[in-house]
Amino acid sequence: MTTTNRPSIDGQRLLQRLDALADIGSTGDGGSCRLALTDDDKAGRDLVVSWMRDLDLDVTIDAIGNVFGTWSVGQGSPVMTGSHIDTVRTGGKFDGNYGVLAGLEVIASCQEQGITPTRPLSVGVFTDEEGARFAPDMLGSLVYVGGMALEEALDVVSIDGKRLGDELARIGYAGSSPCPGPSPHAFVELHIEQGPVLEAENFIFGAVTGVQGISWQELTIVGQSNHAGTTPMNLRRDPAYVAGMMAVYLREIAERFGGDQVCTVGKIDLHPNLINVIPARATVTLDVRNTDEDTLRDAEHLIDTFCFQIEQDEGVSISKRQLARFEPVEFDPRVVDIVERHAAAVDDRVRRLPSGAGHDAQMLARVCPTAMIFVPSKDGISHNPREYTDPEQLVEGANVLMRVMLELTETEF
Ligand code: HGY
Ligand code: MN
Ligand code: MN
Repeated sequence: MTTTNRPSIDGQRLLQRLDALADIGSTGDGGSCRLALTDDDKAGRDLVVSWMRDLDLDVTIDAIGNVFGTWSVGQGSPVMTGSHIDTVRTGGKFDGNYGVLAGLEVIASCQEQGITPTRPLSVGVFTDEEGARFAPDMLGSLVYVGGMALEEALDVVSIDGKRLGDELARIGYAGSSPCPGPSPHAFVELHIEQGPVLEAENFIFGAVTGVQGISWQELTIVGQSNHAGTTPMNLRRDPAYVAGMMAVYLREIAERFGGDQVCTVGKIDLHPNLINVIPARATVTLDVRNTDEDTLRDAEHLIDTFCFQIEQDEGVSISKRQLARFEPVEFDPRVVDIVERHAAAVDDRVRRLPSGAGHDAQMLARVCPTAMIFVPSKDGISHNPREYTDPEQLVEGANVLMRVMLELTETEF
């Protein structure tokens, strides 16, 4: 990587803040657990808001709990960056947090270096990006851009039976700014890749071209609870068997389709979940994704047909709840070009690629020119305490973010 006299951030402060935020909800193994709208999420939010106030930013909180720190300089609508600080239950240190803290670092460094942009700069902390507690994922940014009605979002019930609006009020982040919110001039999100591509192909940066389509379903399979020892196999109507066959079938779909097709059964709940009882009920989540919408639909149709057939064969009933459904998103090529150029100026090992993971940027892309910057994930690991990115790559990624944001303030679309 080439050193430059171009605007740069304070790398040590960024790395220290990543550690400080990771300590909140620490799982003791290098990871964090800050499920959306829990006390740990609140504590993380409070810390980030305190850093916003240290920078004299205008801090606003909207009705779905999205937090924005805006440096109100210049004219017009802001260039926005940001991400999320909620995590999955076995979260790492960087997913989401990196994009939020790098955004604050960009503003802090501009202030310290006497750089005054011609537009405001804003950093967004979007509510419930993970969707792990309250589905769908990217919920806060989806409401922000008008893709989900506020009232519908506030009534979402979590996997632990809480109403989103009640949890938001309980942690003190039911804000007054209206949703949908104002469209930024442009949006750029810095994020770890969370996959193996950049590292495997020896790239340092990703100029992200878009996000693949996502389909989340929850199946409730109802059979006949019975005694594990006395019930002949031919008389069983076993939801656990169906759940297992579903996981196998999803793997078959992914292998048959190949390419970008991914399928995951991440959560299976059995009732009564006891060793000697054939379950009465199984609840199974299906996470199915592809960069191509038609292929994603084909996968969904195959799943529907499989459900219909196994209902007949096993004598169970299957009901389906769609938890999330987002088509693939293409980012604005003008912003992708700017990302690619600034990344290449640091190191020419830059690759264009779509994102396998969902991100808030895929929602902001509905309302303004948007793109993302990736840095590599070691061993492609994420949603795992082992999540890791080389500190120098983290710092250089934030430098690229700074330069992209400053150019976006001067770019008319
Ligand atoms: O599910 C996702 O891709 C993201 O981590 N919310
Ligand atoms: Mn993320
Ligand atoms: Mn994530």
